[in-house]
Amino acid sequence: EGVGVQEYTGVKLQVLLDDIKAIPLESRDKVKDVPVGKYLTSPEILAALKGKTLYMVAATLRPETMYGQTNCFVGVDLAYGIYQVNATEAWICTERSAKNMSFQGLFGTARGEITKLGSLKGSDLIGVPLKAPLAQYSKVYTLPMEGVLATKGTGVVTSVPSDSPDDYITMQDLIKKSAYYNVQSKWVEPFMPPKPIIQTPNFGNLAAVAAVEKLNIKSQKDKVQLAEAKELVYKEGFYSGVILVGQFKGKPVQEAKPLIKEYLIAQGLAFTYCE
Ligand code: A2H
Repeated sequence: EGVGVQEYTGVKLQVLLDDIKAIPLESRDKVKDVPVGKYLTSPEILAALKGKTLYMVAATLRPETMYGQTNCFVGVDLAYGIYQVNATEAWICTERSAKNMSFQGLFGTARGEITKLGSLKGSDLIGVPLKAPLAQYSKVYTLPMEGVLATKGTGVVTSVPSDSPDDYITMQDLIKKSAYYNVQSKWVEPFMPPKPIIQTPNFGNLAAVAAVEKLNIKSQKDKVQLAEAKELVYKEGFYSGVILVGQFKGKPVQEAKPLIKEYLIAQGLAFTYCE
């Protein structure tokens, strides 16, 4: 890219802090021996968050796919912060994106200023339950992804395995190597399979799954084929796809895309973010 501006939709996934707190530290699932949500439910962070709803904010190019969210991805070694947005909200994202958001007037601070309430690593977020807007699952979990770039978007990627080959293959890798990745089975398939959300003429209603199978992609390491799958699925979905669920069911993707984005923004669950 290099030139030009990329317009993303920032999507707010609510951190279910009360759900985490309800389980005593000693009986929580563990990630590398650390209880899930330990950092977020520490007394200092809970005090800093008092009266605020905490969200993880993901940057997506495909807001029309939010009906198919099954989980959220972070980079385990990436640095994230908790940033105060206003009196009632705090967001988790990279510092770089928080500064950009502040410059874009998304925070209640002077432009370019940020108020950081905490610092954490992606590994502190693994297993954390979220409420993802429009998702058909009432709760989705935060999982590790190797390719998450600190230099793009918010460093948080919401996962739609039905329509994103990257998301689908990452989920397959996590299932195969769950011990290595410290992933609990209840966070992934078969409990959270991809959901059909867009019908396409050539790739059926789980276009990413069909493309991964057609191109015989075996893991996240098959970069060339994954790039091709991404292109194929994107074109098929955008130009010939029809939405299968929700309030814009039956509409072509091209028509539904801006409507779904506006709907999320009107609900206070999304915003426009550029970089
Ligand atoms: B997309 P572009 Cl259904 N590192 O959202 C790696 N990938 C990132 C990222 C980061 N820091 N931030 C965002 N992304 C992902 C949905 C989707 C996406 C679908 C299909 C394709 C697709 C659900 N995941 O992206 O380099 C996000 O995933 C295909 C490229 O700016 C975001 O949109 O073009 C997209 O990559 C932005 O990538």
